[in-house]
Amino acid sequence: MNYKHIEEILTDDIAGKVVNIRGWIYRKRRVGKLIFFVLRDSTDIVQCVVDKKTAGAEKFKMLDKVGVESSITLTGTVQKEERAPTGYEVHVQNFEIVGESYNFPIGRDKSDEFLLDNRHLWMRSREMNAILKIRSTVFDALHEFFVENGYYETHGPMFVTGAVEGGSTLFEVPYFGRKAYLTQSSQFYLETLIFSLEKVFTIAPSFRAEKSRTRRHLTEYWHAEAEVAWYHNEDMMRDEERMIVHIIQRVLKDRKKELEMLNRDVEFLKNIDTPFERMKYEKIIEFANEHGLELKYGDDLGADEETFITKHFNAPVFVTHYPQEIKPFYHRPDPDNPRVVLCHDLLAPEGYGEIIGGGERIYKLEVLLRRLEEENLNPDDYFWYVDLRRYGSVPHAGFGLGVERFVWWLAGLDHIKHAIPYPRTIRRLTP
Ligand code: NSS
Repeated sequence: MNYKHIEEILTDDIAGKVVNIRGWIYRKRRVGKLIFFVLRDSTDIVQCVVDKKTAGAEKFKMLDKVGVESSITLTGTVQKEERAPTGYEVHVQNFEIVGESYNFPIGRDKSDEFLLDNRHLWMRSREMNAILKIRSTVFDALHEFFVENGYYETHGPMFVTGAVEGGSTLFEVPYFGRKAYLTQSSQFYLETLIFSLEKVFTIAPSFRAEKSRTRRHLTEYWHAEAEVAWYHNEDMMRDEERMIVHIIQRVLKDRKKELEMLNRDVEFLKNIDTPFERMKYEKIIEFANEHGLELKYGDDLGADEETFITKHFNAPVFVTHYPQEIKPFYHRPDPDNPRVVLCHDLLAPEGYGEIIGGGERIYKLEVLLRRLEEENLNPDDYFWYVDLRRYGSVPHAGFGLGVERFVWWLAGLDHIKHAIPYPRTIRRLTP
């Protein structure tokens, strides 16, 4: 049997024709000798109508009895019907219930917690369906961008022995009598790989034992990271802004319907273009103070500060030249002002905040050894990272994009946990 997807039958060309479709019953009601139900599949929804005479009394009764989310295959004629939710209606000639469903636990007005407890079922909602499609297109567009721009895909290990982004958010795991950690970032491994491939990227999970409960922190998230030999901070930012615009354009092209379903302001996204504004950290502190947020030089920008600041932005902004003390040891100090490092964070507008962290790495051996010492880190723990500066070191830069952070902003979601199928946070480990 040749089945069509619902999306394909919602056209005037198909109206009047007989089709086979299949999916799940999304809504259902009986009106005398007619049963109206809305069928959903991965692509869309369509209203279907079954009359008792055509179906036969027994099958009609069976259909009347089963609940929403029963799976069904059917054959019917498509008709234009303006009153139906997607403008067409299928007059069912024959159907088979494949998997019955009774008392599906998710109804209207369930709390966020309830929906998270039942996320394995909530995944079927129209809302999750739209988010999952946007997310899928983001991964696709990321790959597309990297490959088109000469990056090789590669992978680092997830079990590691040291911190990249500071020790406080490391997850420790027992490892055959030794101590291992789940990686916070694949950056250091990517740095080793540029000595072979020059331009590399990876899209992999990263883990952070984040104790903070914010709208933007997960303990496990997908991290799109890149590293490039011979690049300086500015070169890296130029690729990043092109990458962000490329993904936005792809999502606008392929996922406009989904963005609209989520009530995302599509016009706002359309206007985002390169180049993004660059602002030094120092200026951001001034900007915050001018807008009534008291910050002093040296303060880190946390979730609340970024929310406040980026509510005043209408496009992403790169913040560069952070003070060395508030950034990890590997950032290259600015030769013109060694108090600051050649790094950048990309802040998404509308109150969303940081979606990318990146910058230029220290490439001189003596500078790296000094910085490790200043941070009380043991060079032996980083012997292979240090080695890179011993054998033909080159200037290089890289970045990490938090994919859920990006999807969170792009889709205009209220919490990052909606941007991943199964969120992991300080409190949530199931389903
Ligand atoms: O800590 S970062 O700012 N930077 C790094 O990990 C670098 N080692 C990346 C690199 O240069 N290769 O994290 C990068 C991004 C950050 O901008 C966020 O978008 C995201 O990773 N991120 C997170 N997303 C979700 N949840 C949590 N907890 C989280 N932490 C960082």
